[in-house]
Amino acid sequence: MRILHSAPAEDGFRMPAEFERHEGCILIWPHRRDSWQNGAYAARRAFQKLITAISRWEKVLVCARREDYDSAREMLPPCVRVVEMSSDDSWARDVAPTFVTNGQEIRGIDWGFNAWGGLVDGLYFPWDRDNKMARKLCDLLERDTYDCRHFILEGGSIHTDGQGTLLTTEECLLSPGRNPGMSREEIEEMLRRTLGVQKIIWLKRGIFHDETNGHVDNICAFTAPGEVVLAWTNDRNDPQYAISQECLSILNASCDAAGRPLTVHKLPLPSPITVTSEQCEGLDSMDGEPTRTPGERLAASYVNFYIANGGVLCPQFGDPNDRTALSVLAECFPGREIVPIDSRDILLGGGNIHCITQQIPAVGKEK
Ligand code: KQY
Repeated sequence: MRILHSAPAEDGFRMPAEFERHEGCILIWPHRRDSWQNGAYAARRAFQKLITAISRWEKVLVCARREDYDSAREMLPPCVRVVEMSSDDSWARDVAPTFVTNGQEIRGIDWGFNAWGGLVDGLYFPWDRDNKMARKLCDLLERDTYDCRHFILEGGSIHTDGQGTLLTTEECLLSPGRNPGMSREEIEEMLRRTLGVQKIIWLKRGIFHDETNGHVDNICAFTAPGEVVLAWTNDRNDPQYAISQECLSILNASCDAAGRPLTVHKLPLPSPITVTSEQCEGLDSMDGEPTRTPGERLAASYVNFYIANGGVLCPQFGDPNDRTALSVLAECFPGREIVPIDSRDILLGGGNIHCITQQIPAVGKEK
């Protein structure tokens, strides 16, 4: 594996859309007892169902810490590859490489990772194992790696259509815990040079109370060129209402890199989901402080789905809108099976299905 210091776009590489064909998918076996209740056992059951479903369509690689290898190997189907790798938590979207391609070759980008805000408002310390995962994964997968560790970025904070357009949020990319020395224009330039995009659409804020500083992957995602889904509520008393309205105005006023106006599909949110006392009792504290409090609102959203080669894995919360979300996604993804996954035990950790997965794009002819 070579470590490259050039710019991917200048080398002819671009980040494909998630709806393009994949070679595989990366996840990290959950283990943090202060993120996941009951020693992460509940989360492991949810990851198991998700991974088994994804493995119907693409290769799955799961990284497990030394002490968790046996658990992952025993709980996952034989077709899933389990490798030992140390990590601080389990958010592959944010700590695995962002892959780019020139049509013949795949390379990885190794961004800096500081647990969503470092010492300003990061969510745990230390994060050094997570920060090393992208490079280790490129080594394991025999992919050359772009060294972008000087720039803090998580995969969940960007979405691309693969045709030159990128979606992100100001709340996250301009937050003081990411790249405070860089202006918005300098950040845009970095995204252009690394991801091969020409047009950046800035939403202002992400989902209400999202502890990632408003990752875009929880509020808005491309489903096809020129088409997005947007997390939506009609409840004017919900603080999310104004946020979704603001996103809609921006999206309606935007064109993509090809000059197309965007079609926005509203994806209703579940009713607010809050942490229960029982869930809190199942969580370890962090530095003597609780990580969750009863009644705290979680950033639940159906937009946090994963697009696999033949299917779309959609979060479910035991809410009446679960079925509506499945039917909206069925319309957006004709030809893919929409697979419901109960993700309440993933949500407790602070993210959802998209946050725990990272696709590896495919190149060349379909096998
Ligand atoms: O949503 C994500 N991409 C990560 C959430 C991390 C939460 C840590 N408790």
